Amino acid sequence: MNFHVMTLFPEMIMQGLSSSILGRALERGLISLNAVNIRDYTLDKHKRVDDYPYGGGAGMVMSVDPVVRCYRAIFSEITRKGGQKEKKVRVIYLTPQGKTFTQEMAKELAEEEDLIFLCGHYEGIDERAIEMVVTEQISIGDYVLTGGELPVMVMIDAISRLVPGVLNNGNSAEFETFHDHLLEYPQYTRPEVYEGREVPEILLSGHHAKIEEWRRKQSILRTKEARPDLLGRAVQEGCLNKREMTFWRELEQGWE
Ligand code: 9D3
Repeated sequence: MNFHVMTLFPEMIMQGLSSSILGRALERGLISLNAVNIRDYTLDKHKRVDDYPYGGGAGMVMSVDPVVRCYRAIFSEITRKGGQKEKKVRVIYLTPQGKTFTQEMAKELAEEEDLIFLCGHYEGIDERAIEMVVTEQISIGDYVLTGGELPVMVMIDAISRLVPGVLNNGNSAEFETFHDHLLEYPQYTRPEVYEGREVPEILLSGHHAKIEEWRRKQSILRTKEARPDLLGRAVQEGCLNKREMTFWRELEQGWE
């Protein structure tokens, strides 16, 4: 998987993704990261990449030409390497106006050979640049950040771990969204008692079926508490067995 990022802060991207699991994946050549400075593609003598908005209003708008020229340079490089002439490469614009990023999208994007990302700054990008180069617009959630750089790092992290070999454990369960749409159960390791807090007795019992049942109940409880939307989906899609459905109905009725 080759990631290309058009940004005014390429060093932020390179630094943010060079550690830990992704650092190793980069070293092993499982993924590559090409952060390109849009400013390198301006023809303006003062290296300006933004201008005042037509029609007035606050702030500055990123100019169309540096973005288009930057995109064309990256696209040429991809097609040069790949050999093919007719090649579709998805170009993702990170913007609060986009569709919210999901695990489903990460899975789908992980199938691509190359992905190009465009990070915005200022009050946005000239709409013609979006029309000319962008294939889809994505947000990472409903909160306001200062730019698209952290969102692109979030997306690259989520996509990279789905690339074969990046997670060393060949565990395909790792590839699933949330197991059965439920949040994970609590985990414990030694010591058995810490400042008076005991590990739940059931986990020390060796009764594997009972432990599994307890863990599933914990998952259901946590999901009800933090993500009732996910629990609704789990129930709707028949992810709970008969006993678990009974447990869920009891919870819904507010019993203990
Ligand atoms: C929608 C608000 N805009 C009105 C002028 C201003 C604006 C605020 C913040 C424009 C861009 C940004 C910077 N954020 C992103 O570029 C961004 C983002 C985000 O802020 N939250 C979640 N996902 C994303 S993806 C890109």
